[in-house]
Amino acid sequence: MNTEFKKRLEELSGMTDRRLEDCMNGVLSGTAGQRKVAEAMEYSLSAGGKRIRPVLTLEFCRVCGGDPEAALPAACALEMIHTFSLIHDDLPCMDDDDMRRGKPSCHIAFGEPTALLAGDALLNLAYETVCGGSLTAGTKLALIAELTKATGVNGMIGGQVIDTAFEGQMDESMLLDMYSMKTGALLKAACKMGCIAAGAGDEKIAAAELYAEKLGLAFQIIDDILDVTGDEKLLGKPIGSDSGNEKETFVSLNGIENSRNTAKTLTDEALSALEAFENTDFLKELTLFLLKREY
Ligand code: GRG
Repeated sequence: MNTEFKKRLEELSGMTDRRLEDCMNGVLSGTAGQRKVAEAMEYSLSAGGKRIRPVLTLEFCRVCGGDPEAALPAACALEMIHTFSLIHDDLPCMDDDDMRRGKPSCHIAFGEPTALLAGDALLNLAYETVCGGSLTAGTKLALIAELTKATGVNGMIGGQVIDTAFEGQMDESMLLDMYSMKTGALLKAACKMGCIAAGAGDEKIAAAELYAEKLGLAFQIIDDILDVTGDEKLLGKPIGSDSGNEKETFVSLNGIENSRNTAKTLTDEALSALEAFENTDFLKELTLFLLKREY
């Protein structure tokens, strides 16, 4: 990994971690009963995710001429919602996975009722967080609208509904639509929210959207490949959970080699979309890092 890139990645994820900790300090001070849910929230938030969504928000804010600090509440809100989705995704009524981010899943560590509530509370805290900070009320409203759209029935939740309702019945086109919603919507929101926080115009926001559409599909296809070829220790979760559930994935429909080629083509298209911005060395490296990632 290029040293400059690694340094910047650590800087941006460190900024996010510190602000997430501050947000959690406000929640951890409740009574014993409340603390159990707060501890479950913190357990999952601090379990070692890659922080890709907040990093995208902070960096898109910077390439649009904004101060990443101003986008930090939005970046943290995205990570809270992402963590919320992972907690719920692991529940027995969803994918029923026992390990996440290298640790027992939230419901294994805290029990199902607390995990369910920890997810709900993270969604709530996400909205409280995005309402804070120094941006104008109008900008915050635009950020909230973006976050809501990405999370809802036409975004991540809708993607999960299709994933569970049509398991075993999807062709490639339906699968890619589902990926765009389930995985792509939040990544798209991350890029667009960075632009919005910087006060960017429609042209830049559209370019960020195009970048994220391509990145989101490549990201999920790589996720599918890692579910077959990955190292469980690096991934922090068991491999084969999708193929074990007999779910269609891009790999089960197209094979590993074709999947790698498609992820590469999508990555190249994402890189082209970055031409609309200046000073994109870090974003380009990040895009390539996500293609080559092993976790
Ligand atoms: C809770 C809002 C909400 C919705 C519930 C369960 C569910 C509906 C949606 C599931 C969404 C989901 C889990 C999508 C998978 C996206 C994905 C590839 C996750 C892995 O992201 P990484 O690699 O994970 O960024 P880390 O751990 O590094 O953060």
